Amino acid sequence: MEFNTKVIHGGQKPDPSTGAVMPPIYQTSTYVQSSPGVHKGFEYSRTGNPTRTALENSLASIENGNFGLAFGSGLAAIDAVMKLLAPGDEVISTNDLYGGTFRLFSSVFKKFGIKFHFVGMENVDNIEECINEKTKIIWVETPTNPMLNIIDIKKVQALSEKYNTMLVVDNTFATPYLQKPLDYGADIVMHSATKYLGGHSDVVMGALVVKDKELADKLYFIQNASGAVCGPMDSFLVLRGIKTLHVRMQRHCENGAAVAHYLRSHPKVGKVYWPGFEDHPNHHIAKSQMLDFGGMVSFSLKGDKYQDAIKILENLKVFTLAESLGGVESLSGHPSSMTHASIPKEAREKTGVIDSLIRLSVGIEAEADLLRDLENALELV
Ligand code: P1T
Repeated sequence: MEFNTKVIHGGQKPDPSTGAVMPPIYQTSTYVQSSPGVHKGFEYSRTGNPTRTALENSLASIENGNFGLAFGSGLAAIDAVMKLLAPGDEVISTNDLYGGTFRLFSSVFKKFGIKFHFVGMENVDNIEECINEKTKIIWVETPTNPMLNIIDIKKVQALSEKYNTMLVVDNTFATPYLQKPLDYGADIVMHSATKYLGGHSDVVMGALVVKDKELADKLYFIQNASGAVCGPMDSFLVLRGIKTLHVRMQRHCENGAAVAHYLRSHPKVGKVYWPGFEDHPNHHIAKSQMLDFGGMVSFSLKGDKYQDAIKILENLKVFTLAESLGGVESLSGHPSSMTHASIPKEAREKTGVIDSLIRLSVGIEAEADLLRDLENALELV
């Protein structure tokens, strides 16, 4: 089955009890048993719910995996992966990543004896320097949030195989429409399904997809034991969102390219970060591991004035100033004070998250309106 068919039909079948084409929202916490332990496959909705199962099957299908798991948020999904570890284990993570992931690693799991190394993975050699016999997970986010760095998944996978570690890829920015890490040998794909998978800024959710049954069983155990699951209504919404993922992503990519090129030609703009530029440091890798370059664009201002960035953000009208990304509507954000404020200033600035950096999640509105909006706001500084 092709991807564009999988998003609609992958892992789906009409509801067995009624024939409903869309899975009903099974708003129930529990299920009847005819005798203790005798039931129709569902016992309790933390353990399993038919609407969530329909979504989990879809997730597995679109990421070319065998098992999908849905959680109450992206961070809950990451939390479940970290619970595979034991005190003394080590994780090597990219140094440019969502601030909340950094916070979970460095403020929660560090306390439980897990050691984290944050390294620039644009150059894969930097990873090998930190690997030792305690390394259990290599954590990759590509493209990275918010600097749009590109990490070579195949090369990192070769390293993880050589040293017998697990490779996890946060595929939130790319989505399986653009990039399928399991095809490159990653062990786990992770998503903030809040973003492009849901696609309409109306739900918070996380997801994991794996190929290996043993690993899936360990994660299902944690999902049930820790209980950070999503509800049936949210499962329905994300399943509905996935059905248009391919169409939305196509337009996100077109508009993202238009915005990136426009900003680059603007005299008040400093640097523009977008993997589609031929002089982006890992453009060739983006070209080989992604179908297109996505809808996320970050840029800084000439002079790097914090006040100028704030003025632009206050005056954009079509781009809504808000946390998050990946919805149909365009959003703008100021990483250093919003999404990445939990990363210490020095570490943040090292990766490029300076005071004038603005991050855009380019939506699927008319291109001309988006460019005019940027033009109007940039005029004010
Ligand atoms: O917000 P939540 O669904 O818990 O997902 C966390 C997360 C994980 N990974 C990446 C790459 C993310 O971008 C996020 C969430 N990011 C934002 C809220 C943001 O505005 O960047």
